[in-house]
Amino acid sequence: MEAEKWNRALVYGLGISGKAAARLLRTRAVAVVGVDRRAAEDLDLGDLADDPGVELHLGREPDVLPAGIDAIVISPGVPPGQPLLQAARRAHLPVVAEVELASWYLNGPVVGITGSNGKSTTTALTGELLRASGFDVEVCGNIGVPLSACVDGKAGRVFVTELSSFQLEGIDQLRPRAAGLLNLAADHLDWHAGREAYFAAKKALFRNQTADDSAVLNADDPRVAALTVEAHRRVFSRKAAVEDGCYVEGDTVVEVAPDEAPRALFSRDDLALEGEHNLENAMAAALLSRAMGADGSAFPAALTRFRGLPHRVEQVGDRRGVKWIDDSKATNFAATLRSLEGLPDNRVHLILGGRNKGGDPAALAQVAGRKVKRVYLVGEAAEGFGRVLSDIVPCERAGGLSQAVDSAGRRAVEGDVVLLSPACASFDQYGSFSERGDHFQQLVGALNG
Ligand code: UMA
Ligand code: ADP
Repeated sequence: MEAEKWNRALVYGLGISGKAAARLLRTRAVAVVGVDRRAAEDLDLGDLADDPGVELHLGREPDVLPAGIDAIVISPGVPPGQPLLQAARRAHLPVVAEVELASWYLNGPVVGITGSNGKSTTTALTGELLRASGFDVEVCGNIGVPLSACVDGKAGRVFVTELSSFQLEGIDQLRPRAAGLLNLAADHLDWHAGREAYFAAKKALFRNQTADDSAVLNADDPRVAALTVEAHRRVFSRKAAVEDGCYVEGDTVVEVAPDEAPRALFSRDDLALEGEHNLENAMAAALLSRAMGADGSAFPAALTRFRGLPHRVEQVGDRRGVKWIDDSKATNFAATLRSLEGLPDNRVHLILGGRNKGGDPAALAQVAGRKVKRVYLVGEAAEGFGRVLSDIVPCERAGGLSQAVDSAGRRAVEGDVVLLSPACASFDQYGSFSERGDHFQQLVGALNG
C-alpha cells in the first residue's frame, strides 16, 4: 500500500473528510500538514489542533508546497486546478482523494454508488436492505460520513459508499465489489471541464473492477446503458424486460438471470417512498444487495420500513389544504424535474434558485408550464432564471427563503403545493443543502394557521 511509504502527507481541506483523513494518517504514524483557507476558529479541529504530529497552515493556502511531503490527500470540495495541486503534480507527488486513501485500509468490501441524482437515497436503501439481510454495514461517503472515519472497526463490514464525481476524480485503486450508476444528467458543470469530464469521473467507479465484481446500471438511461464494463453487468429497467437484472412486471419487480428461473423481489406497494425515481433507486439497491449475497427475502419489509431521508421531497406541512414540501437536496434541474412530475398540474408554487452549477433553466420550461402556478426566485441565480422563465410562468424575485415562504403562504389556496426544489447549490446563502432545508422547515413551522 502506497501510504506505508509516506512519512508526511499534506491534507488539503479540513472539513469533515479532511479531518477524518488526517486522523487516519496519524493513527498510522504519518505526520500531517493540514491546509485550509478557513481560519482555525471556523474549523473545529479538536484533537488535531494539539497534536505535535500535525502542522497547520490555516487562513490561506500556502503559495508553495511545504517541504518534505510525500503526497497530498484532497478533500472532495477542493477544485483540481488549485495551484498547490498543480505544483504537486509537477513534482510528481501522488495526489489522492480522501476516499482512495481510506479504501487502502478497509477490512471489508465496498459497494459504490454514484449517479447525478438518487445517490443518497439508494445508498441509504442499500444499507437497509443489506442490514435486514443480516450484513454488518457502514453507510458512508458523500452521504455525510467520510469513508476514512469508518476504517477502524470489526472486520467483514460492508462499506456502502456514496461517491460523488468530486471524489471519483481522485481515485486510483478503489475497487467496489458491487458498483451502481443510477443516471447521468447535467450537474457540476461549474466544476468539471465540461459534461464529458463529469461523465468520465462518474464512469471511473467501474475502472478497477474485474469479472469477479458486479456493475449495476440503469437500462433506461441511454448514456448509462451504453457503458461497457469488465464486471458482471446487471441492469434495471422500469420500462422493458431485461436479460440479467430486474424489471417491472405489473406491480412486481422481477429478477432474471440467464439460465435461472425469474423470481419476485418486491412489489411496488412494498415501497414506502413515492415516485418512479424511487422505484429506480429501490431496484438499484436490490441488485446491489443481491450482488453482495443477500437472498432478497428481507427486501419487502425493509422497503416498507424505509421512510426516506430528510430534505428529499419531504412533506413538512399541510395547512388549510396546502402541502409544503422540502426538496432542498434537489440541486440540479434533473432532480427538480423529477419532483415536479409527481405533483398535480398547475398547482405548484415553486421556490427556485441559489448558486447555479452551470445548468440551463430552459430545461424546466416545458414541465414548469404545465405544473407551476408561480415561481419564487431566490439567491444568486434569481436574475438569470427569471430571464428564461418569466415568459412561461409568473416569476417573483423573492431574494431569500423567508420572503418566498411568506409570499407563497399568502397566495397558495386549498389543493396547491408549495415546493422548495431549488435546482441549485445552497452555498450562496447557506452552509449546506440541509441548513437550507432546515431554515425552510422552520419558516413553514412558524406560519400562522
Ligand atoms: N477548502 C480549501 N480550499 C479550497 C476548497 C475548500 O481550503 O479551494 C476547504 C474549505 O475551507 C473547507 C474544506 O476545504 O474547510 C471543505 O472540504 P469539502 O468541501 O470537501 O467538505 P467536507 O466537509 O469534507 O465534505 C465533503 C463533501 N463536500 C463536498 O463534496 C463539497 C460532502 O458532500 C460529504 O458529505 C463529506 O465530504 C463526507 O464524504 C456534500 C456535498 O455537497 C454533502 N457534496 C456534493 C453533492 O452532493 O452534490 C458533491
Ligand atoms: P443525490 O444524493 O444524488 O443528490 P438524493 O437521493 O439525495 O440524491 O435525492 C436528491 C433529489 O434528487 C431528490 O429529492 C429527488 O428530487 C431527486 N431524485 C432522487 N432519486 C432520483 C432518481 N433516481 N432520478 C432522478 N432524480 C432523483
